[in-house]
Amino acid sequence: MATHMAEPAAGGTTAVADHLTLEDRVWLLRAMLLMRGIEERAMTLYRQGKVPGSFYDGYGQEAVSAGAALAMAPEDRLCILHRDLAAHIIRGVTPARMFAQYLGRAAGVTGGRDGNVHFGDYRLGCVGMVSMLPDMMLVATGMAMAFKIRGERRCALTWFGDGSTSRGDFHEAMNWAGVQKLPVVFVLENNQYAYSTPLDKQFAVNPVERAAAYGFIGVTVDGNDAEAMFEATRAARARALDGEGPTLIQAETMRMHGHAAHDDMKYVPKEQVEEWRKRDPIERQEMRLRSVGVDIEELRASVRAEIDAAAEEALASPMPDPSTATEGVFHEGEAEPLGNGLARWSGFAAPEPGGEAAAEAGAVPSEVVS
Ligand SMILES: Cc1ncc(C[n+]2csc(CCOP(=O)(O)OP(=O)(O)O)c2C)c(N)n1
Repeated sequence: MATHMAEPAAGGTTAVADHLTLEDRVWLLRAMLLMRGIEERAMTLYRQGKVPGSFYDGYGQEAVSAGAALAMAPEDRLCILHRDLAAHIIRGVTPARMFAQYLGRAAGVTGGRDGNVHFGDYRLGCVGMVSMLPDMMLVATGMAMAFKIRGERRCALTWFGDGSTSRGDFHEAMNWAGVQKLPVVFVLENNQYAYSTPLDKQFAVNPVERAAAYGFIGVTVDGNDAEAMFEATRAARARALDGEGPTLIQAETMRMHGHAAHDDMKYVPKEQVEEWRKRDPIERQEMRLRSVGVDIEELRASVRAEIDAAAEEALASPMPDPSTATEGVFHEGEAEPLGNGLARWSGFAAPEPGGEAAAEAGAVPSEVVS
């Protein structure tokens, strides 16, 4: 782990994750390219007035969600935050559904309801985020508590920002997870700013040290390195399944755009942004893969084509029926349990004893677990 905790070396080409096949490493890059491409296109659609509400993106932070999500198994449970689109892609939300979500269409994950990034597909093992930050830490902790009580070998994971660390919910979740040794992974996406608040106005200690205060391991990872993120999360999950409790992973990264589309981030020094631009997570993964013979231009072209087709499909899809606006506000009838997500890491590709991995099925499996 220590080798993954060093300061990011700009443009480093060394592979750090021993557990990934070449195919896995290409998939990591593809997921990051899809995230960036979808968000860039969605931003254009927003400026054209086609995306209702506000617009948030995770430009430059793609490795944090891609690397962590890939390390999670189909039966694990994820609470995905507003800058973590690659995690939705890895769990199995298609680009067309992502665009439909931004455009408020019936085919979107929430069918045109709630904010465009406040969602999670429960059929893929994800719980949609609520706006109150960081309440998903408590939700993930609660799910981990259920796994422990039922004796299930499963893990929950959630992302949250540096701003979240100042809230009481952060401390409550960390404390309970530590006391109970729960199988949960907390990914602190430290992107240097919470809206306009810089880190030195957010905490007086390095927040990773707080894990020790609650009795568990905290590690700091180069959040712009998808393979390092994968490896840290894989190790955290393995510890959780072995009954060793939670891990706090601090992913160091940078919010390269404003808080949302309306924010020109004039409070951020330009040099800081330029310094981080040299550590772009996509360029880093491309450099690694180019050096082992992967045709990056072909990959980029195929991602572009996929995004074009997905945007077209979503733009041609219908708006929700206004007469259904009041449906789904309160729960009615039997609760539908959460399903399993895709998990494309080759380590999960082999069928597990007693159940077929979703990655093999290529779709949401018929066996549904909560
Ligand atoms: C309890 C709470 N207070 C305020 C907000 C409004 N708000 C939304 S995002 C945000 C900044 C969050 O910063 P951080 O946690 O660092 O995540 P980032 O957006 O930088 O990824 C704020 C203040 C909120 N959603 N919830």
